[in-house]
Amino acid sequence: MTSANTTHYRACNLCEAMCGIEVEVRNNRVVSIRGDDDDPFSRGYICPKAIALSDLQDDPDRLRRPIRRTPSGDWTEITWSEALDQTAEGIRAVRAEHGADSLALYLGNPNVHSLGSLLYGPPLLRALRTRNRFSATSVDQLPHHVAARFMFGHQLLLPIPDIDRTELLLMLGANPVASNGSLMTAPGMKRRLRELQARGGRLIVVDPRRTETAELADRHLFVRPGTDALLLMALLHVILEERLEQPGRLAELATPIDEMRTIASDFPPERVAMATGIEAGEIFTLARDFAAAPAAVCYGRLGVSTQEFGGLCQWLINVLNLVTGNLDRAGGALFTRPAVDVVPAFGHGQLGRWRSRVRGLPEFGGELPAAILSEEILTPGDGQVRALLTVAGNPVLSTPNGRQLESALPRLDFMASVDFYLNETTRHAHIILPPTAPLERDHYDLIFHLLAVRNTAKFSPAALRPEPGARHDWQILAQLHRRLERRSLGKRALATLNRWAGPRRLLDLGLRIGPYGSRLNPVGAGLTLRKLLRSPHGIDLGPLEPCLPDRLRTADRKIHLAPAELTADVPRLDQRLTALSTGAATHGQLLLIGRRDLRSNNSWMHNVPRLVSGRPRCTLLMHPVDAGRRGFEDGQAIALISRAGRVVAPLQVSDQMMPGVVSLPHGWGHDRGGTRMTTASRHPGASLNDVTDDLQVDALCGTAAVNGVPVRVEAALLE
Ligand SMILES: Nc1nc2c(c(=O)[nH]1)N[C@H]1C(S)=C(S)[C@@H](COP(=O)(O)OP(=O)(O)OC[C@H]3O[C@@H](n4cnc5c(=O)[nH]c(N)nc54)[C@H](O)[C@@H]3O)O[C@H]1N2
Ligand SMILES: Nc1nc2c(c(=O)[nH]1)N[C@H]1C(S)=C(S)[C@@H](COP(=O)(O)OP(=O)(O)OC[C@H]3O[C@@H](n4cnc5c(=O)[nH]c(N)nc54)[C@H](O)[C@@H]3O)O[C@H]1N2
Ligand code: SF4
Ligand SMILES: [Mo]
Repeated sequence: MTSANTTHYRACNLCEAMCGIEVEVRNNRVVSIRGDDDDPFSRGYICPKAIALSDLQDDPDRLRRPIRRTPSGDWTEITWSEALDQTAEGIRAVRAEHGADSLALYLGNPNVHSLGSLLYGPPLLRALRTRNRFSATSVDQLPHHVAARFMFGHQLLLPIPDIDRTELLLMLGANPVASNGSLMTAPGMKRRLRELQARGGRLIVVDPRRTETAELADRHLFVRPGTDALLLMALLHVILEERLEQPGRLAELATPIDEMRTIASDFPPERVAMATGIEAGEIFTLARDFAAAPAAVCYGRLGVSTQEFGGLCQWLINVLNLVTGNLDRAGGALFTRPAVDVVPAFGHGQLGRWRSRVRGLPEFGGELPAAILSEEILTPGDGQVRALLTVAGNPVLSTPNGRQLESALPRLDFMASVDFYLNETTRHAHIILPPTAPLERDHYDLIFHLLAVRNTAKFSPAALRPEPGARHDWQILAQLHRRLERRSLGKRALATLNRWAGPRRLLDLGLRIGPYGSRLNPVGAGLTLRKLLRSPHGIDLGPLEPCLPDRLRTADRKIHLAPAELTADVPRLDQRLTALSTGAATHGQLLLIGRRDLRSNNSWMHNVPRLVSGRPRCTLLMHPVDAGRRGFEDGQAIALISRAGRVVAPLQVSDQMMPGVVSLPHGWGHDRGGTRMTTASRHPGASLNDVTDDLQVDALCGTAAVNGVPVRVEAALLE
């Protein structure tokens, strides 16, 4: 029997941009996916990955039912109750023998894009009470949380750049034209940047590569990887030395600026110029322009987070915005007021309540840095990790020294993965529990509405019916939780709650008690889930507005401009500067950085043929001078060698690169065998994280320093 087409409006959940899409469905299959012109936030913009949502849906390699690895290494399908029972049993057995910390958890990026995982993951994590919790946060935005925690009192109080109203956008280590923006949800980035320029504003990009975003910019400055904190210090030096600061009303809201003046006084532009690769005159001009702009905002993302001084960078960016009066003001950086305010639901974020067993790195917010996962598995002794549960993560490709992690995983007594691909990580699991695909489930962006450049709300009901018996992520997590809590009194209550609640009810509750909510008044004027269902294109709740001091969570209700936890790391920066200035740094070595491409999505969308077609994209970018000096030619196979490992990739000679810096995209390396990703394994590329170094972290918060890795290069044969 055939039926008519139905049209479903929803938000794409693949990256942070929350683009509105229009999905045409017939007989429970996707006919087409287009940008939704009526979505007030994205206004029709989509990228090529939105259409790939239907390829993901139809991908024959996508797992639909649980599988278990057999002793011979094959995989066999098992029922859901077998899978859940055996996973719970595997975890319970290891915990019973070796204690709660012997189980490690790794949560990957897609959890943050899943309503169900966000609601049902945390209770399971808490119940498992292991200190060995890991997530993609520590290869990503951890420094933002640490800076926010100590300056504003809560890890989730992240100031968002007001890209639509600013006059000067100073952007460090981000490439939103390719990534579509991060911690700055704003679909249609190119259009927004062009609008900024059309209203007379300027975009200045600081990046060791002339990126797609830098191409649009009014000014691009090459910076030596890992030295942005020095540049930021020097900008502050100029502003504070020349008394250009204009904090306005923020002066009363923050601790005194003088302490910052003292700290920055050690970093005059002349002192940092050689180390950063940016001339002193350039730094003076940039500082004065930034201070003089009617509304300016400094924004720094992945390239200044996942590097040696990520924590200092994110702190100094906030300080720069604050002393120039651009924090909490239109056109600067503001806090959001999302319809479901998740801030109170999360802890403030503590640092260093415990330290990792082997290397002594600090936890933050209950998590240890992902860079130490493999050593915790490989190092014998009390507290050794012997079991692992991964949920929506691919740490073999996404955390530093992936080869070492890969060698560690087979040593585990037990491993299970909640994931719909048999990939480089999940192939080491004993059991894989595959959830439904994105179009088969309800969606609401609990996190990305919190990070958006306008206050918006949008609910997306499932567009497709899952196959009978399929489980959503939240059901897998809740059912696992129930099995693991078998003996506890709370078990029955929990089961009832899960049955009664479900993500929709919890979301409705969150909307009702949120800042625009109708509370419990059934006929009130405020927001409810029902109202969102009646607005399928989403609701615009207006521009970001000043909200300080109300939103602050510090005990004294002040912004802490120079918190001791952060200033304690300044001497390390000073030492680094001294080392760089005396030339004690690398000889003949190049510094390796990563990059993103519009058609990739971290490590997991390369099984979609239309996203990997055309020229190979996993190339090593190198400046012509560096290539010429070594006698390398375009297209030649080059081996990249670091302390951690070696990979081979084809060379692409390009003056996009700063001399002395090379770039390889992240998320490739699908040639490992034992996976079930037919298309990806035909376009394998090389994994950047086979050469990044697990020992290279930001000492302040443990974030992996995957940018700025010293490497040697030599001619090779393509392997
Ligand atoms: N060198 C270097 N390393 C990096 C980066 C870099 O720039 N350079 N970037 C870092 C960043 S920013 C991030 S966020 C991390 C990402 O690191 P990870 O989160 O570890 O890796 P992903 O590639 O996002 O893999 C996501 C996994 O989730 C599965 N998946 C997708 N959707 C769902 C779902 O709805 N439910 C479930 N259960 N599974 C799902 C996919 O099949 C895949 O296995 O990588 C980091 N690593
Ligand atoms: N198409 C696509 N979109 C994505 C993703 C994807 O994989 N593909 N991933 C999503 C995820 S999980 C995230 S977190 C976001 C990330 O979004 P972005 O933060 O925009 O990340 P990147 O595009 O990796 O940009 C990082 C930039 O930092 C530069 N860089 C490297 N080292 C340094 C340094 O030391 N200093 C400076 N100043 N710059 C440096 C790099 O050259 C690069 O241009 O993108 C999201 N969107
Ligand atoms: S930019 Fe692309 S992947 Fe990101 S939300 Fe929009 S359509 Fe989806
Ligand atoms: Mo990320």
